[in-house]
Amino acid sequence: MRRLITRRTALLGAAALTTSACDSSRPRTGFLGSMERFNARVQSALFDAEQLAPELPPSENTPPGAFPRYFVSDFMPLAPAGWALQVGGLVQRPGVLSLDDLQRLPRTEYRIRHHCVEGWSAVASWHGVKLRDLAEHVGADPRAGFVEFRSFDSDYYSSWDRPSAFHPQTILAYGMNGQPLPPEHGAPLRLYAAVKLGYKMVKYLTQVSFLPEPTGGYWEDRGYEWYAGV
Ligand SMILES: Nc1nc2c(c(=O)[nH]1)N[C@H]1C(S)=C(S)[C@@H](COP(=O)(O)O)O[C@H]1N2
Ligand SMILES: [Mo]
Repeated sequence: MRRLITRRTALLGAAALTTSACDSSRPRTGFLGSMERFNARVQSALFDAEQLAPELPPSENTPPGAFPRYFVSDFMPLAPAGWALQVGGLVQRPGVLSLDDLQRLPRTEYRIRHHCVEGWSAVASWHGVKLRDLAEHVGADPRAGFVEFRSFDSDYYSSWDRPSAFHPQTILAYGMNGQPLPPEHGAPLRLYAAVKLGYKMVKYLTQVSFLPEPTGGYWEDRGYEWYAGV
């Protein structure tokens, strides 16, 4: 479902970091308020779990440096030494995966358009491992109806409904435009998808948890929509 989004009136300078990631005048409805639950149910019912977003040609790429930058942090988050991804919750084989471990799983690559709630969008090619392949690797339980993603960037986090998380274009990306993921786009690992707005795509991942209940999210806890389908 496409949301009504207003065009940003001014683009930030490429080098500018802002502390406000997604300004909006939306009222704070609170995570899973009654309208929110209704909205999530309607959007879930309309969601097509296997429908692919159109892939774009390289000519559509957003030039490097032309991405507006949105960070919760006012400094560039850098991966701690010895970084590895913790995977847990309702899974048969919880554990810690290094970047090498993740890169040994099947690799997926695609180029699609990203939509920020602020109204800008950007195109790049992304590669990484499908979240559904990771789920299979760790033996995620069918009762895990939700997946939570946590980050080392100022407690940034988000939680997703299972159909969106298991969509074939939802990946844990370790690369962009054929290169390793750069720090500004979430190195060493970030969530990327065709089915959610930008703030759901957690960068600088540290932890993926398969859960029986939804949790909130950094922006979701501040009144942004929880489902946030594109
Ligand atoms: N950890 C973390 N993830 C984050 C954010 C953030 O501030 N911290 N910003 C979100 C927002 S609002 C958007 S639009 C996208 C921007 O991704 P990009 O920098 O690759 O364009 O990252 C999302 N993921
Ligand atoms: Mo955003």
